[in-house]
Amino acid sequence: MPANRHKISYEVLNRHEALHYPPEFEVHATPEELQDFAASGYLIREQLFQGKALSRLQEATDRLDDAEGDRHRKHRPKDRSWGIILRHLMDKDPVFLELLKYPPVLSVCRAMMGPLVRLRGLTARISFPGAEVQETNWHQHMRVVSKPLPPWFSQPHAIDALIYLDDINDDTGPVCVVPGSHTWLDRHPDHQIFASIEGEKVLRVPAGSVVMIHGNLWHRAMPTLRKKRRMLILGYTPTWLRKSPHGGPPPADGLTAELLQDCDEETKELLGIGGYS
Ligand SMILES: O=C(O)CCC(=O)C(=O)O
Ligand SMILES: [Fe+2]
Repeated sequence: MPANRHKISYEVLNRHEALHYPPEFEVHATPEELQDFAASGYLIREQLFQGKALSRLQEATDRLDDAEGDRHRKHRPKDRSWGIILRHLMDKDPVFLELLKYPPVLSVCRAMMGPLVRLRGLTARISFPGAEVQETNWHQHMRVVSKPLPPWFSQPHAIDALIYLDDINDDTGPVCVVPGSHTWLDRHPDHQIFASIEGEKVLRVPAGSVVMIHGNLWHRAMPTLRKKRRMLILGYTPTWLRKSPHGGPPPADGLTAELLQDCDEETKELLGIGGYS
């Protein structure tokens, strides 16, 4: 086993027979990295995708952009936007479907949230210069925290792997996070704030890098000024949470519906069938 990995075994108590989960699995992280992730809310993996693995994702993203991007380009606001957001990627290209069980991300999700996890979604964000300013406001992905916190509130956890297909720098737009902000359950970022905020960390990483974040972490993407920028968001939650509501229902004839007709229990669980009792 490589030095930066370790094994975890979880027992799920009082479980239903049909439940699938790996009894023991190899986590692609050290125990110290997981502790840091729990405290800071983010974990950086530089150049996780390289060579052919990276170019296949870049090409699949470009194919999807060719197929669907124009529809979005026609309806852009004048002054500012997030760029182009494409959804339900696993339904649209087998290259994306390969990410469903990608161990460097999935094993960390299981180590942090328990063995029973499901896909929340796979989305692409493509931003480019020469148009309206393309950047994101400060935001977080899990928006359903009650204030005040009820005694039995279930905090929604999610991990979103931000997969960068281009170098992330001042030309394409760094990504910023506020370490520790995923634990702030009494506030949310003000709406439509694009400027720096106290405690932010500006991240610049080479193409193929992945930044895993807790879904509640405050983050933003800075403007894409000089070069096109492509990234994917691969998200997981515990099995008993629902998938992302964005983008409406998946295409009825998509690749995941086809896969579900004949697949193993793990695949079913990751795609949201079962996983609780
Ligand atoms: O483009 C990025 O670096 C982050 C994008 C983002 O936060 C989002 O689309 O939710
Ligand atoms: Fe985001």
